[in-house]
Amino acid sequence: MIPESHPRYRSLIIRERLAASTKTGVVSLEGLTAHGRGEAFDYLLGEKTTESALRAEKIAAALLLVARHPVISVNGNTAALVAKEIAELQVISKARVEVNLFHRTDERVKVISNLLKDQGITLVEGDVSRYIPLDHDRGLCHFDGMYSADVILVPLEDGDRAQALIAMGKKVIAIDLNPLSRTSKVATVPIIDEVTRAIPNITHFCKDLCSEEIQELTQTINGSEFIRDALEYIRERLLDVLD
Ligand code: PTJ
Repeated sequence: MIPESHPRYRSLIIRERLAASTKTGVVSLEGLTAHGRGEAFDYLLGEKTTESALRAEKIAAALLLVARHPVISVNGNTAALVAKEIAELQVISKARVEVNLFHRTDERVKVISNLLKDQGITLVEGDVSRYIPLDHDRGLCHFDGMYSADVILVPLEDGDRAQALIAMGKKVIAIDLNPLSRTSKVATVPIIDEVTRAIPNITHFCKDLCSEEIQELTQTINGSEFIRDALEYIRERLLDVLD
């Protein structure tokens, strides 16, 4: 039992939820180590959404709203942490939601799909093919899901697929706490923020943006500015740490 008064309460609750989700097969054991890497970067970022990440989340919302065929890709960690929040984002953005796993088994696809459907999410289901040219199973996707998408939101992605999606001409919105990852570097919009903070922020902007703002936000997007901002933010925090 983690007391609410614990200074690291939120972080410990998230860990607890992920650990419990390995028992149901939603999260892979590798997913726990991936989360640990994310936590380390979140620590460096002060465990809060920076101004720059908030702007990236605003642009992400605008991109989803102007998209012809927006898709949200969901893996095990994302399903365990933000299934309910993805359901809310689907309603407001009209995005399709597709399960896409690195450690893919039919059983995991089934339990994750059921978890998402229980939260009211409508999933793209049916046959998958290796439409994304990758040797691993992240290459498997649905024709009327990711293959046909123009904008794809990919929380906790691996760099290979983000790069392949960009090469296929898609706009990629990544959520990844690591500003140095290949995913962050190649994404159209790298959101360098924790997924449980990022998704509700995107939903909030989807509700709030007016058409002039959407137009302005999607005209020219410079992804590398968000990486530079995050690294600069971390650098300043590290310089201040002993003061
Ligand atoms: O469920 P599966 O089989 O699809 O597997 C999911 C994982 C996450 C294990 C898989 O996609 C993977 O191995 O991912 P990577 O290559 O480790 O990349 C995950 C990235 O997400 C890392 O750069 C982490 O820093 C980042 N990350 C981890 N937890 C969070 C996060 N970013 C935002 N919020 C988090 N909670």
